[in-house]
Amino acid sequence: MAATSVKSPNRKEVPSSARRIKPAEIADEALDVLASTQVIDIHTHLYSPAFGRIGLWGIDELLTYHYLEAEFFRSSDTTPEEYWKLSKIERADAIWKALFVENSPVSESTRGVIAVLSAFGLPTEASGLQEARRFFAAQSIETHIRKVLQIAGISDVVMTNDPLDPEERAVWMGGGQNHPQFHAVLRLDRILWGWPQHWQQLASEGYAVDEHGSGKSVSEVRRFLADWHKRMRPLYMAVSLADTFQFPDESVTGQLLSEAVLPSCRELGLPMSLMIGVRRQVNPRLRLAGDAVGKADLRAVENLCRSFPDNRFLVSVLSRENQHELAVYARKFNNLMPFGCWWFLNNPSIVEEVTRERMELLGTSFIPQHSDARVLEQVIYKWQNTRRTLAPILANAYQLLHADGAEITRQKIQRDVNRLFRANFEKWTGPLRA
Ligand code: FIX
Ligand code: ZN
Repeated sequence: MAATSVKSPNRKEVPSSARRIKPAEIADEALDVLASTQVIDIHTHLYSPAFGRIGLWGIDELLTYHYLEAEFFRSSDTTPEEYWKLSKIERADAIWKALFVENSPVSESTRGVIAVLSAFGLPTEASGLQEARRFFAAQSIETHIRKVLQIAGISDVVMTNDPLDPEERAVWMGGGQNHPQFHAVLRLDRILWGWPQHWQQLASEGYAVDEHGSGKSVSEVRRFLADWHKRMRPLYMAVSLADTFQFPDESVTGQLLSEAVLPSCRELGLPMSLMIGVRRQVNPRLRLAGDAVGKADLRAVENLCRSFPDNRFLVSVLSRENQHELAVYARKFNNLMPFGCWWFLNNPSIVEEVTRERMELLGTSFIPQHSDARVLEQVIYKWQNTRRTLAPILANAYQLLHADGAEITRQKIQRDVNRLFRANFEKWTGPLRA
């Protein structure tokens, strides 16, 4: 049982967490604090049980994750057209054979599946998936979610909720969800850049909008946002934007963002999340796996943060080349919160580079990571990798601090890790835990 207090030289009781730790102890303390601190996963594509089959979990979903589909087409002669004709089980079997049996699963995403199987004591060298399928089929989703979040060290999962997705809309119109560990986000892609394809859906729901976003469109979009805020109680509003995004500009996107969405965020007290840098469908044959990355012009972020000082922006950018610039902008605007090593950046080599430069420029005033998980059990490996990659980065920061003359205690490490993975987010959304 660890001592809870130690005698200081002047005999005063000092809680052990306030005890000065030696440089040689720093790495273990950092690792232990990260391992024992539950995180808020601020951006995922997971769903609570109320959403039924929209929520993905189990071995066949893990293997047909679009990250793995992209890797599959590099290690198999199967064409995308042939692949899409297969059933989900046939696709999973094909991916398992090509990426796990015929080749070593050394990529971030393939190794992640191994970590999940291992976490449940399932075979990682099997030629087939029968045993894994039997295991997952035997789980009840409510219990399984509790176990997965406990293994992953997550207290809260923030979802991505699209009010214009017909399947998801039906759940919200039928009463929505109230799982204490799942929180909604109002995702606005179909409004902000999908307006030409989706404005009629709003009109059909009784909002007096038109193709050009003119007339009463702005006030009606604000009414739409207020209605969905009441229904979803979202923690923030969000949009994913292409690498070509510019602001200000004459587009409907720019108009609706500045005249409808950002004023509604201010009125409702919500942050706005901007995820910038996707080059959509560079290879449509791969479907969801067909998106790529492009360097964005972050003067759009500069203009937004400066023009809307009362809005709070959560920003994640997809290009490695934009990361240093984003961290510098965060030094200029305290209404800008950089978050995560998104998508193609969520690999240890890049997470290390990005997190170190953020800490050197921003201290602990940023949010290091989110999982972007689409399949429930992915959070197990995504957060195991985040903790594994961040521990030495934190340890190095404290060792440098100690070498330069500061005292290091577990209490300070715990305060900093809480800020990185909880308080920075809750400062903008309000406390998530009662
Ligand atoms: O826009 C987004 O939320 C992206 O994260 C997704 O579109 C993307 O497919 C993804 O899941 C990346 O991790
Ligand atoms: Zn995402």
